[in-house]
Amino acid sequence: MKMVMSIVNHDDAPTVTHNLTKEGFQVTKLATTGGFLKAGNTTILVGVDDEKVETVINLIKKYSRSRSQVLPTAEIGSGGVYSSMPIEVMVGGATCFVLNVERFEKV
Ligand code: 2BA
Repeated sequence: MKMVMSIVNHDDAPTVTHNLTKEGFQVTKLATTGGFLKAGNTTILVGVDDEKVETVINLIKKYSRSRSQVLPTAEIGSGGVYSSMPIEVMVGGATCFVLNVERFEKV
């Protein structure tokens, strides 16, 4: 069994979770914050059998868009990065981690 942990944009999260659920996957959604932009995003957890991992990732890929986001200068000073100009970064589609699950039980 694997745990697919995906960080997606807030705006894409409802569509991603809706379509995963529609396909029969069990989903947990966490409200998270990106360390760089310090903006809210959504982390989606899906526990699945190994052979379903690609299906889950393909669904997440299908419903997650990439976006360009502009940072005002002051927001990035604390991380050691500093610029006097606004910075444009591409965010997403989704950042996915696939983890091995040692044990799974519903008690
Ligand atoms: P944030 O940390 O807010 O990062 C937003 C976007 O800013 C990133 O988009 C990337 O394009 C850029 N970025 C991040 N750190 C940077 C840096 N040190 N220098 C220059 N640009 C940087 P994505 O790569 O699509 O990541 C979207 C969100 O996914 C991230 O939000 C973070 O919450 C999560 N994430 C991405 N990679 C991760 C990782 N290796 N470990 C944990 N979380 C990760």
